[in-house]
Amino acid sequence: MSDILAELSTAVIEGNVDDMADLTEDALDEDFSAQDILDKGLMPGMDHVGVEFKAGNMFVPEVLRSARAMHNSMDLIRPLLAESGASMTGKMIIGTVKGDLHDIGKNLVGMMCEGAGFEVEDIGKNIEPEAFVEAVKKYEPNIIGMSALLTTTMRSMEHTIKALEEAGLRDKVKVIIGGAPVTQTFSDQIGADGYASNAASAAELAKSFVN
Ligand code: B1M
Repeated sequence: MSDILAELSTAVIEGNVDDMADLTEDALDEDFSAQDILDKGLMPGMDHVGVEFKAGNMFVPEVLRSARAMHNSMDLIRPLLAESGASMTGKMIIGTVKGDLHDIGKNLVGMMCEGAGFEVEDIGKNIEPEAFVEAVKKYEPNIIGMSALLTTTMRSMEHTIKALEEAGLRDKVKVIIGGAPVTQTFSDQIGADGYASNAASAAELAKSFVN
């Protein structure tokens, strides 16, 4: 790997928020494409963060800082990626379900999925089933991610899946769910396509659906 792309990877891992813009400009000056910066600099960095987070060697604040670092670079290369028609891994919408205001885990999942190369539309928290349906119509994602932190709001996930069925959209998207009270058994019961217990696993699961 080139020095500058390796430096970008390291800066993501270290959550070096302040240097990302300069490093990204340097890589562009060295004639690396936005796609190279994403595929060979930022994504390997976030992959490493995911592995360390899952292993318990990195913690939420550090992962959030890595994600912010990645964002600072993405802000510069996103328009270039769009111009060049470069391919992202896939498109995903993510939200916390109706009645639920917890969004820290959801944000982390969104950032890790962005780190895995997804174009992520974060539609926010306290999202009604109908709003998920409208977002699917608007963004045409490959994947919907739903987060719930309360036992009382988990049912909204089921209602959202029903609303997708009623709108004739269920076959068009994969639904992945997660959040502290959510389990694989619950995911199977409500007919989701997959469950992940943490942000790194959610990104791996999302990738497995588009590869
Ligand atoms: Co709330 N809260 N809270 N709270 N809160 C909990 C969840 C609770 C367990 C605390 C407790 O009682 N011990 C409890 C829920 C009990 C239950 O239902 N089983 C609780 C309660 C009761 C409440 C209120 C009802 C309190 C009240 O007002 N009486 C209220 C409800 C408000 C509402 O939502 N309508 C409430 C409010 C709040 C705050 C607003 C104050 C704040 C949220 C701020 C925010 O998110 N912007 C808050 C917080 C911070 C918590 C705790 C302390 C921390 C949650 C958190 O952010 N964790 C929490 C107790 C705890 O967990 N220790 C608690 C860090 C985050 C990174 O983890 O979100 O689990 P988590 O995400 C993980 C995984 O779950 C997974 O990946 C993430 C990272 O690896 N994951 C996914 C999450 N979403 C995923 C989606 C996926 C895949 C994986 O695929 C799409």
